Amino acid sequence: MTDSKTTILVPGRLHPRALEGLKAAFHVIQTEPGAEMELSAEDKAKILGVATANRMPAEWISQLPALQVISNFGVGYDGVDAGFAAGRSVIVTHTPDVLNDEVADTTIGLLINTVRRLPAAEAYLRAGKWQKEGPFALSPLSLKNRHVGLLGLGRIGLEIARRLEPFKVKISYHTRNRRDDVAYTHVSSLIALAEQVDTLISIIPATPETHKIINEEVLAALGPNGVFINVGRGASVDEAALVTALKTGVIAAAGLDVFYDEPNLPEGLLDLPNVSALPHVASASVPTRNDMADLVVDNLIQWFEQGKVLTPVPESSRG
Ligand code: A2R
Repeated sequence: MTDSKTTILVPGRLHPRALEGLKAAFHVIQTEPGAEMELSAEDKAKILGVATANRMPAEWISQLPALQVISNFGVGYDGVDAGFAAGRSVIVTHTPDVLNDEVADTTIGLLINTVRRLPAAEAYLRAGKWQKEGPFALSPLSLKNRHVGLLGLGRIGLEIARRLEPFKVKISYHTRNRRDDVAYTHVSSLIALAEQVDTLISIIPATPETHKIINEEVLAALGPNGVFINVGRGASVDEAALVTALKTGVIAAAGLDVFYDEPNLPEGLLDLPNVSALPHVASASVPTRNDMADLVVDNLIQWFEQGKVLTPVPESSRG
């Protein structure tokens, strides 16, 4: 049985079901957002595990001398310093796979919303304009005959690609390593991918290497019929370049679920008619978030009961 005295820190907010599961198995200390590490030295010394929604910088990790494991809510763990944690033999876990289908479904919805302007059409109807002004304007774009390039073809990217197949679009991708288990065309650089396709979907993690890689040059290569969809991380995009490209017709449209400085959006973005934007909801259904919450808890229980975790991040895979 899990030692009921094992103390887990929840720094800030966490999904209620994860919190409930943790409280059933552990002694939980939850701190307030903005005061995440405001706890006594005595409490800090007792903390063996952390459950977080993607925030555990090195400065926080280094304040917890007995810390063994950090369980992250979300597949992306860019807010957790996993390299620093590994250096202190602290294992980091995340929630891969359980959200693949939800994120892929949302991506297809966002893509169609973007090319067919469905949210704007619905807003038009709801505002009573159909009766007053007649039919909504034809969408300048269509998904028909598009060539989609996936930046990232991992767990989620592959599910997006599979869902795109029945839409009869052409599919290519760029990753650092070619996959030998798919028939999609691998393109060896992002810029070459952007040149070849007219629709670019980003589903890569935020890392130093991917920081602002979708830049002015890539958007220019995507071209005036180009559609950019981002369901990975906002940090991959130079948002100033994106807004300029959307304003000046360098690309045709963008569909965005993630942003560089959430919840803040770049100035003027929402005024653009060729943008479809969502508040980072790709995995945000009750069933999928419940599955993620359970995995956050199960990783900690497994660690403290069996000395193993279920889903370590690559930096911790020795765990
Ligand atoms: O490069 P590879 O062969 O490791 O392929 C991975 C690709 N990727 C990159 N592609 C190009 N340039 C890079 N610098 C680069 N870094 C990574 O991203 C792989 O195809 C994909 C990541 O796949 P997974 O690790 O399976 O992640 P998953 O579960 O698909 O989630 C992707 C991201 C999360 O990290 C969150 O930020 C967001 O979606 O929810």
